[in-house]
Amino acid sequence: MMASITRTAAVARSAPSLVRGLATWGPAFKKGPAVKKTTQLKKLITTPGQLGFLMEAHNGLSAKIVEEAGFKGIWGSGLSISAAMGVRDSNEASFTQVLEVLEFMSDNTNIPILLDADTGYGNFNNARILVRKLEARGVAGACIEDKLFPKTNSLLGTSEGKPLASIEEFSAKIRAMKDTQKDSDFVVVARIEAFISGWGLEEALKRAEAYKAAGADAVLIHSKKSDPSEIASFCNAWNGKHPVVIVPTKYYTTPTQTFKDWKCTGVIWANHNLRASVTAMQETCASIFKNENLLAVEPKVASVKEVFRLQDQPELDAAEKIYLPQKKA
Ligand code: SPV
Ligand code: MG
Repeated sequence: MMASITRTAAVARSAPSLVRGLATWGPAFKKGPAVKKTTQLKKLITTPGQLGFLMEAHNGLSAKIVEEAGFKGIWGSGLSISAAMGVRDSNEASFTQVLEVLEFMSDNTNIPILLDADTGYGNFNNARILVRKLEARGVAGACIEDKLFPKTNSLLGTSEGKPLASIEEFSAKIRAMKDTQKDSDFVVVARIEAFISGWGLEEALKRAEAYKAAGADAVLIHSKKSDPSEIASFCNAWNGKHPVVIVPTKYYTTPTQTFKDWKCTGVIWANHNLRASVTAMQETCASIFKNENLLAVEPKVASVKEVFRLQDQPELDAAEKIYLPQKKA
C-alpha cells in the first residue's frame, strides 16, 4: 500500500499537467463551473431583452453533444427521455427513473439543465421533493405544467377540453417548490397548457398572472398549432411583463427574430436530437438488414474512436498511468 502511494505521488510530481487534467474530470473531482449552473440558467432564459436557447437531450451522450455544439443550456425533455426508454410520455417512467437519466446528463456536462418535470410527479409535496433531488444532482431548474397527473403529451392532440390543474393548486405547487430550493437561483418555470386544452387567451393570461405572483421565474406558453397565432396573441397581450419561454416545435417556420419581437426570453428546441437519432438508427438498421454487411453504413456513422472521445476515454487512459501499478520495464 505504502509503495503504491509513494509511487502515485512520484508519478504525479513527474506529470503535473496530467494531474491538472484529472482535477477537472468527472463529478467527484470537479470544482464546478465558475458561475453556478443555476445562475447560468436563470440568466439564459429569464433576462429581459435577451433570447436564450435550450436544446433537447435525453441521456448523458446527447447532453454532451448539445454542450459541444455550443448551446448554453439543455432541455431535459420528457417526451425524448421517455421515448428513449421505449415508453410513452404519460408518466410511465417513474420519477426516480427520470432522475437517474438526469444524473448522467448533469454529471456529463458543464452547462445547466432545465428538466421537463411534467406535473411535478404528484402534488406540491412530490414537486418540492423533486426540487431537493434535482439540486442534489446539479440540475439547474424544473419546468412544471398545469395538467393533471398522469399527463399526456401536448402535441398528441388529445388534451382538448381536458381539465387543467386549478390555478390555486398549481400556484401553491410553485410556491412549495420556490420555498424548498436551497439555491436562490434554482429556476422554476411554470408551463401554461390553456391553449393546448382549448381554453383560450383569457385563461392563459389569468394563469400567467397567477403563476408569476406565485414566484415562477418564467412562464412557458405552449401551443400545438402549426401557426403562431396563439403564442403571438399571448405575447402581445403579456408584453414582456415577466420572462416567457416558448417551444416552437409546431410553428417552426416562424422566424426566430419574431420571438425576439414578442419579447420572449427563452426558446426550447424540444425533441430534435431524439428525432434525428430515430431517423439515423432506422436508416442504419435498414441498410445493414438489407445488405447483410456494413459497407454502406460505415462512411455515414461516427467512428468508434469518436465514441471513445465522447466517453472521455483518454482521461481514463491517463489516470491509469498514475493510479494503476505499472509494469516494470
Ligand atoms: C417535451 O419535450 O417533453 C415537452 C414539449 O414537454 S412537448 O412535447 O411539445 O409537449
Ligand atoms: Mg414534456
